[in-house]
Amino acid sequence: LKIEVKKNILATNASMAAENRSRLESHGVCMLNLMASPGAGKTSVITRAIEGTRDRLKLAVIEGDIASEIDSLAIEAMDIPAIQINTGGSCHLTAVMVASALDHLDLEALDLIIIENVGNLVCPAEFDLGEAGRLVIASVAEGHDKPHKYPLIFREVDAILVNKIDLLSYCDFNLTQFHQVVRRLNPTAAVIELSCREGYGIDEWCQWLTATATGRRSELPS
Ligand SMILES: Nc1nc2c(ncn2[C@@H]2O[C@H](COP(=O)(O)OP(=O)(O)O)[C@@H](O)[C@H]2O)c(=O)[nH]1
Ligand SMILES: [Mg+2]
Repeated sequence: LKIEVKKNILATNASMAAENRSRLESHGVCMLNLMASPGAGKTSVITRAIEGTRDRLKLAVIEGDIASEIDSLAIEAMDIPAIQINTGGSCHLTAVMVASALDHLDLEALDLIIIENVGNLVCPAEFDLGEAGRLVIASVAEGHDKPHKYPLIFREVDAILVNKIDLLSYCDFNLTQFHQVVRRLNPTAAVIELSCREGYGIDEWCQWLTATATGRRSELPS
């Protein structure tokens, strides 16, 4: 007897994700799923987005972590609604977890929800949460070979953020090679170079986010 656990888990997740998606569409809310390895800069990219779009977008954040409330407390300190999900060991968020977080948000009052997924380049890519778009951060300190090693996540996203550009002179990160590999895997994703620390690229990031949340991405320069 062979039990197809993974198939069943993914099928249940997919139907819950579809419910999340139609629920958000009915309230006109754009939800984005932000994925990256631990320490790549997920929380930093979100706090920069909050600062840069505060006058334009009503934003909320769903924080996924195995443990702790550190990230949601940092977001709440900026007067932005933040729901913390502790997965208790699981390495990715699921659509059911996100559905219960949505219950605690005033969807009518929001334009955009950013989900900070659990730090991991593998499992989050397999679980649809009902998002309208997906993003991955690659940071310079991780090395330029990560798209080779984790192709699925780079293939499936709408935008690739290259963070910690300020560290280029300290790391052997070959930006040209990185762009070439990423383009082969994903010809259409926006690729935005950033330094959350120095502020480089933050305007472009906030522009992409605003255009995506308001459904006007086609107007962005390519
Ligand atoms: N040098 C540098 N450090 C950064 C940058 N962005 C984030 N960091 C640092 O990287 C660490 C992890 O950032 P965090 O946003 O918490 O990453 P997360 O674990 O993916 O949410 C923190 O110490 C940040 O201050 C950047 O652009 N340049
Ligand atoms: Mg974080």
